[in-house]
Amino acid sequence: MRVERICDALGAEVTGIDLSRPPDDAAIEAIRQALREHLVLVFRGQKLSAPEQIAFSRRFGDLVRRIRDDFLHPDYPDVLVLSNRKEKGEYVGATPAYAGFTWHADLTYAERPSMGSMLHALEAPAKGGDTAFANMYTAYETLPGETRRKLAGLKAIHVRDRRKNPRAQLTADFDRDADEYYGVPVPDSLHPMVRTHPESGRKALFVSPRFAVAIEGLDDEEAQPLLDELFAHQRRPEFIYRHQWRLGDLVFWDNRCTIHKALGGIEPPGIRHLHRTSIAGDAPF
Ligand SMILES: O=C(O)CCC(=O)C(=O)O
Repeated sequence: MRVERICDALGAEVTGIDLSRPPDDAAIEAIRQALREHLVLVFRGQKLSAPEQIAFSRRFGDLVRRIRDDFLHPDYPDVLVLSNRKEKGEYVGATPAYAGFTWHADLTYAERPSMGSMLHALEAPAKGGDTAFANMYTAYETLPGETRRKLAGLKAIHVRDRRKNPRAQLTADFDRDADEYYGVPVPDSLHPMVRTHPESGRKALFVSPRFAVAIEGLDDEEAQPLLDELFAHQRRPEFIYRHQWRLGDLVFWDNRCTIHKALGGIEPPGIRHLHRTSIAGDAPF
């Protein structure tokens, strides 16, 4: 297995391993270590069935499912299908309107957000549909000292419901009943705005415009400009790796120290069909 950095900001390409053949413990440990170092790993040329992707993902922890079962694989509900293919007038998977068009780390509305996620490309368009990943260690480390001091001890409120978040509103291509989709009672979560990565011990900025809507103990007059400052800072180009999907890519990222976003713009008739698995994580501290 070879691991080579692909971008100054974060990310490495991993070659020389076939993930459909269950990796041994030493290979899993090497992958863990590479993820710790590079935050996003791009395995090229893979061909995993849904159960094979589930089995590989489980080597890193239990899997978590989304609150709603829309877009889950019909036979393997641990897999979320992302797709722009339509059958009988309906998308067969989630489009970015449901998963990804606002910067986020996965499932941070939960008390224990996902530790990491995997996306595997079963079909990739010739042009468009890239995913951007940003490094939240560097985002934190490059904040002005005064902002870092202000953030110490503060917690942000994370909510799932887009209708409660003016920065992540429903778009025209959100084609389901929003009251039904977001009406599921899910308690909001409070998370430190700066979290310590449990493995590396490093501090990372832990907010995103998709989920963080307010700050505990601050009124909006103070909280919203601070959130705006952080959201503008965390997506600076020097923190970003832009992944262009190729058939067979499997991308594994660490949700504890990165955020990501679907960039859209798939050029017709391109089809992008991906399988996602999400690995359970710990309560941030
Ligand atoms: O579709 C993409 O590019 C990103 C998907 C996404 O945001 C997710 O799976 O959480």
